[in-house]
Amino acid sequence: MPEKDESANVSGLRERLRAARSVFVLTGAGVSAESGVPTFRGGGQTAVWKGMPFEVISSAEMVGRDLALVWEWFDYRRGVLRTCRPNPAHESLARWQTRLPQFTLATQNVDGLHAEAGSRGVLELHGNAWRARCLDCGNREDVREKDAGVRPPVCRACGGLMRPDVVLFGEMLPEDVWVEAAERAAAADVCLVVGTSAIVHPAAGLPVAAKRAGAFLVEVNPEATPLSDFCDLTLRGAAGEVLPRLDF
Ligand code: BJW
Ligand code: ZN
Repeated sequence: MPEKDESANVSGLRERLRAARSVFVLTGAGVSAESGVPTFRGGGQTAVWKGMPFEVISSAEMVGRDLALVWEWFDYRRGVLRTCRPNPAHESLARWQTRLPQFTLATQNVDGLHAEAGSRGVLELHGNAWRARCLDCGNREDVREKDAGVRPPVCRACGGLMRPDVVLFGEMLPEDVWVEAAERAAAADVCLVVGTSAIVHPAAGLPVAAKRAGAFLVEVNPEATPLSDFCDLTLRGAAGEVLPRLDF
């Protein structure tokens, strides 16, 4: 009787969340899918732009080789993001934060939709597509103010060239953000991993570390991932439908 099992699991998880001291959530592109943000992978597909797989453009190598093309790719992406609003999954996570003594939301997404839904202190592991960073002095600026400007944009502080403030393949994650995420994951009683294919490292290691340190690990995803068999509970479904059912 899968339906009965499923509802027992959901109410059991609600109880766990209500009683938890510390909850850690890792999200990926799937949490924004119902907002209209395309995922990178999933359904057997890989995102392609201008005939190039996204791994080729979203790479450290491409910043060195063709920064203008990297900007074109992110200008295109922000054009899509401009039409997207938070969905019920983002909204549930923002509500949970107000109900728990310790709640950490780490996201691999660069879309800013968690903050737009009201989440505070979001750990953006892969940066934010709405920010630019100077290649010379590290100064950060809001890209919205530079949308109509030259490409690559020029830094207000030093005149250097700027790049999107995101973490591309082959680049290190921001150290302070990473350290905080790793500490919070290791301290969690419950860890939810939502809408990620769980193949990109080091982010994919966070739920593993959480479970090894004693957390109850839950996956929310319509598809199986390499993490599924390791989880204590897998809820197969869309984040925008599953998370509101877990509201506690
Ligand atoms: C739904 C849904 C719905 C659909 N509801 N769900 C160890 C082993 C092997 C390789 C490595 C390793 N350690 C490091 C590496 C290399 C590399 C890596 O991990 N490669 C693997 C892919 C093989 N990692 C790195 O390079 C990282 N840096 C690093 O390790 O630094 C150290 C170093 C430095 C120098 C040299 C060597 C090492 C950096 C990784 C940065 C990733 N950046 C990207 C692009 C960001 C910019 C941009 O936006 O373009 O981040 S890649 C891309 O993947 C993006 C995402 O954040 C990330 C994860 O994807 P995510 O979120 O999981 O999305 P999808 O699309 O993959 O999955 C969507 C899921 O949603 C699916 O499961 C669907 O089923 C589901 N879904 N609808 C819920 N409605
Ligand atoms: Zn600068």
